[in-house]
Amino acid sequence: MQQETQPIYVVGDVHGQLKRLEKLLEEVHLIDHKHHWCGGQSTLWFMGDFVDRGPDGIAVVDLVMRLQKEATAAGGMVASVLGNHEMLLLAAYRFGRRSTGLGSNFISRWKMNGGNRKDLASLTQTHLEWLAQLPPMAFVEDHLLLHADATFYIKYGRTIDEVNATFSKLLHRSDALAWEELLEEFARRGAFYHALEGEDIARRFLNIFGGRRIIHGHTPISAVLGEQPKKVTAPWVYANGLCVNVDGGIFLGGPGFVHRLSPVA
Ligand SMILES: [Mn+2]
Repeated sequence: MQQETQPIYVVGDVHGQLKRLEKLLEEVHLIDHKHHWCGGQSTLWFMGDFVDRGPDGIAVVDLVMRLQKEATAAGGMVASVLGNHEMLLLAAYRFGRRSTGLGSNFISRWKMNGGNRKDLASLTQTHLEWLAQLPPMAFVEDHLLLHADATFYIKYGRTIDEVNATFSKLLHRSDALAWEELLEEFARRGAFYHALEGEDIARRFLNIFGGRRIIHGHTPISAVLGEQPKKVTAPWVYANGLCVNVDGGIFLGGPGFVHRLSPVA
């Protein structure tokens, strides 16, 4: 009842930048100076890609897991969708140097994508379980949240629940080929940018899964717009308002931002 008027925030790809994340959350008063949740009944959604490319991936996961408990205790909520880098790390852990059948192996693939040895070494059973239960898709107040600006999700189900269940099954099984295929698809991007068809693809995607808007990360805004990462301080709305990119490109040196999804200021 009261819940509906509570603010909802979204944070894009953190990629191991713990200090940056702490600063951003402090600035919007979701955490205090000792980094404890002070957001009350607010909701905070992450867009995945906590790990790789940066120094403290698992420390970021630890912070988010702790904030999730603290927020829940306060009547709030912290949640995240699954990013491809969570899957890359899980695959490196689960399959190691097993061949991917494409002349490579899971460790090499993860390293090529910015894998940080420290992250792999500090993984505990609790991390593994937590990461593997992240849903690839979420519906949040008329917004469809997903990590990647890609349409492959459709292959895994025709509803959010179906897609999430299919991913969950796959993430709890050791079918290397299925993981490999999903990792390939999860690396795709840009499905909704296309000047002529982007808007149409976004609309059809929303028609299938529901929602008024797609919120995603995965592709740094600076890379799409050809801007300096440092200058990106707000989400990029495109495809005639159907899509919102919230990847501030923190790993490229961007300051990042916390996007208030609702109520709209
Ligand atoms: Mn990504």
